[in-house]
Amino acid sequence: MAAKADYSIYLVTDSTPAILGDRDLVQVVEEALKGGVTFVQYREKTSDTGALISTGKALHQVCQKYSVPLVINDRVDVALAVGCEGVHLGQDDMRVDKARELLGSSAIIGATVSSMEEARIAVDLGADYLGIGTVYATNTKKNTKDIIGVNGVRRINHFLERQEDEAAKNIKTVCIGGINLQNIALVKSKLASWEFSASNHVHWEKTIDGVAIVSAIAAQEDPKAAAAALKKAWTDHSPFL
Ligand code: TZP
Ligand code: MG
Repeated sequence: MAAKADYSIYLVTDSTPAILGDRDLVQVVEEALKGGVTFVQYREKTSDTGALISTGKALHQVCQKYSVPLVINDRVDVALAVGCEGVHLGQDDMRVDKARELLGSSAIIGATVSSMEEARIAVDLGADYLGIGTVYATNTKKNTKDIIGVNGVRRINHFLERQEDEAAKNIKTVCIGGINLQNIALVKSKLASWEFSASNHVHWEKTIDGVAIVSAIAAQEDPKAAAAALKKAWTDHSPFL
């Protein structure tokens, strides 16, 4: 089983000019780490394996300085070469069980899911966490096929909670797509629902463990301040307030 990770403020990188401008990716990520990002995914849609490995190594070094896990999007081979904590796999990437064979039991393996069926399969194949989305339409990834909204994420969370096995009940979940400082508290409150039992005990339903964010951190002039503000909004928010 992969080591415990804090998924709460999960940064996904993007080096396109719209997000990064002319800034250096590693420096932007370091600023975000200073602001309190708890998890980093290196997401780069290039086939230049050498560049992926060298930037991946630089990112891993900086993440290690802040004791934050780094996973690589799509590419298990790059994760192995970098020696980082794991991978994040979409529906069209390598299967989770195959990645597990290659990376070992201590690796962190995440899977993107947009439906209950995909969530069930990813759990069965041994994913450590699920990236559920897309929540809101976003300019960062225009070709997303499934905009499921907060209610779609909620349905998947409820489905997981109702499963009989601990693997499904306990799997970590983050949601992704269009999350920012304006909507983070709303997203958390809609996904952290509860009910009172007959004996007046609060019964918490399965909640989301974090939010995965690109532009609301990495495209901001001050990624450190942006990450810190998001973290504060996430941490301070209580559905009872
Ligand atoms: N997958 C679904 S939406 C998305 C990815 C990688 C991009 C999210 O970017 P942003 O800027 O946080 O909306
Ligand atoms: Mg992918």
